[in-house]
Amino acid sequence: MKMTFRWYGSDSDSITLKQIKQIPGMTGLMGVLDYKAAGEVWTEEEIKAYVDEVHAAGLECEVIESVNVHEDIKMGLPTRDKYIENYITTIRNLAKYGIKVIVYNFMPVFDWLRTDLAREIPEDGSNSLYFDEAELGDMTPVDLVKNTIENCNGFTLPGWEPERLAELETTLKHYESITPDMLRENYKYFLDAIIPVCEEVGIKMAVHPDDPAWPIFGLPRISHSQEDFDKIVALHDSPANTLCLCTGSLGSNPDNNIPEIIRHFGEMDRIGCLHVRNVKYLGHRKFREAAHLSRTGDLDLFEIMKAIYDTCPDVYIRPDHGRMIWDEVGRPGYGLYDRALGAEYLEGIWEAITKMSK
Ligand SMILES: [Mn+2]
Repeated sequence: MKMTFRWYGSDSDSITLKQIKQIPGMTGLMGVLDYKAAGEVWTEEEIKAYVDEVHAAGLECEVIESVNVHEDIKMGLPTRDKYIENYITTIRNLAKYGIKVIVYNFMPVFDWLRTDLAREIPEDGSNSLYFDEAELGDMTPVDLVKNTIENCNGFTLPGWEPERLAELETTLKHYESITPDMLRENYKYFLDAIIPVCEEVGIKMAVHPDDPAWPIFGLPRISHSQEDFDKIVALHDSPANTLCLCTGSLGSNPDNNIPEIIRHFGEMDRIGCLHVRNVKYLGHRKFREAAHLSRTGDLDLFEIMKAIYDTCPDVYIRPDHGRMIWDEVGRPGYGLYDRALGAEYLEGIWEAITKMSK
C-alpha cells in the first residue's frame, strides 16, 4: 500500500508540501491541476512544473486526479473526437513525467453532490460534508450549483469549476434523451479510443464512483454498484481499465458491501487506487462524512484495509475527505488535520494487519 494525499498545487491549496511530507508514512500525492477545464490538453510544461515541485519536496507523484472528461464525450456528440484526441495527448504527456494512474469519472454534469458543505457534527462541534435528499426538495440543479460554489470558502472544488457549469441548463436538457445504456455506449467509445494508448505508455485509468451512489435529478448514472462496475470493466477488458474505489462515495448507499466489492475487483486486478474514508448514515438517502475511525461511522475500516491487504496490497490509497476540526479554514473536505489523522489511523490498521499476518 502506498499512502498518498490530494494536493491542488501551491497557488490553490492552503496546505503546503512540507506539511504533507511531515505526515508519517506519506509517500506521495494524488495530484491535480485544478485550473484545467474539461477537454483541455494538460501541457508538458504544466505537468513538469507540478511534478518537479512535488519531487523537490521529497514526495512521489504517480497518481493524477480529475482529468475531467468533456461533456460532449459523455453525451456522444459529433464534437467528441477532438476532445478524445486532447485526452489522449494529456495521457501521453502525463506518462512522460512518471504518472502511473489517472483518476476520472463518467458522471453526467455533476461530479459529486452535497446539500451542505459544513454541517456541524453535534457530538463534537466539528463539521463535515453532508447530504439529505429531502433537503433537495424544490431545489433545481442550478440552485444547488449556486449554493455549492458560494460555500467553498473561496476555493474551487473539483468538478464544480464555474466554467464547466455555465451551460448547465442546455446540458441538463440534452441528458433527458440519454438512457443509462446510451451513456454506457458513449463510455465504451471513449475507452476503446484511450485504453490502447494507456497500455502502450503504462498508465491505468481509474474511474471514480458516482457520489452519492444513486441517480439524481433524473440524470443517467452508471457507476455506483458492483454490478455497474462489472459492466464498466467489461466495456474494454484490459488491466489499464480500472476503478478508483472510493469507499465513502460507494458507501453512501448502505446496499454496497465495500469490503466485498474491494475483494471482487482486487482479485480481478482492476483497482487502480482507492480513496478511503468513512460515512455515517442518518436516514434514507441522508448521511454525513464521518471521521475515519470505524466506530464514528458505519463503514468497517479494518475490513476495508484487510480486503486491500488480501487482494491488492501494492495499491495507492489516500485518506479522503476529512472533517473541519481545530478551527481550520480550508477547502471543504480537504483540510490538513482530519485527513492527516485519517492517514495515521489507516497506517495503524495496516501495520497491525501486516504483523498479525506474518
Ligand atoms: Mn473519492
